[in-house]
Amino acid sequence: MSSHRLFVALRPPQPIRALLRAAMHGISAARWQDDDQLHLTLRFIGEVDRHRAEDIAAALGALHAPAISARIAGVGLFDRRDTPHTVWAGVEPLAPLAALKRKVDQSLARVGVESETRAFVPHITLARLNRSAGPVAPFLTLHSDLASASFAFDHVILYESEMGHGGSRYHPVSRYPLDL
Ligand code: 3AM
Repeated sequence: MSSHRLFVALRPPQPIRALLRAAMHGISAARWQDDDQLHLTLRFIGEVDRHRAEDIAAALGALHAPAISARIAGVGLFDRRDTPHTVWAGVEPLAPLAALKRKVDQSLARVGVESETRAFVPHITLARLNRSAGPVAPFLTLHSDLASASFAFDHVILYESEMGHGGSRYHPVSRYPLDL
């Protein structure tokens, strides 16, 4: 049976994506994200079969949560095995995003998706790095005050991730409106 690699995310509106895209330079050999890859992950699910994917989509359909007013706030870096790996833009405020994530987690728990333990750091990935990437510190310094006007996250998206040679491509599977 075919397998689907799923995650649940929020999609920033176009002006915010344009702001982020405008910041995407200054690290040599970084793999900057395309416009259609920009998202804030609420929950990574992983590989599931089609029946389970349908259960997950249905469970998310029962989600009731308010839309969120958010803003971009600075940039950061995740390391993997002590090597810079992911450059991201921060998103604030944490409390409503964490509350929405909890609701998503509760919906998924009802269809048997195990809860995850890693800390939730709301972020939008800007670039992936490998060992050939240049220094990151100048980028982090330059954009430490990166900020946007307030914008709305007004729906949650179930995405399918398809891994390819040029990095992962993300396809929206279903959209779930948040309450305005
Ligand atoms: O939203 P970002 O770009 O931070 O790194 C993957 C990406 O994160 C992450 O899920 C998002 C959509 O692919 N991801 C991939 N595998 C993961 C895993 N095993 C994972 N997150 C947690 N656990």
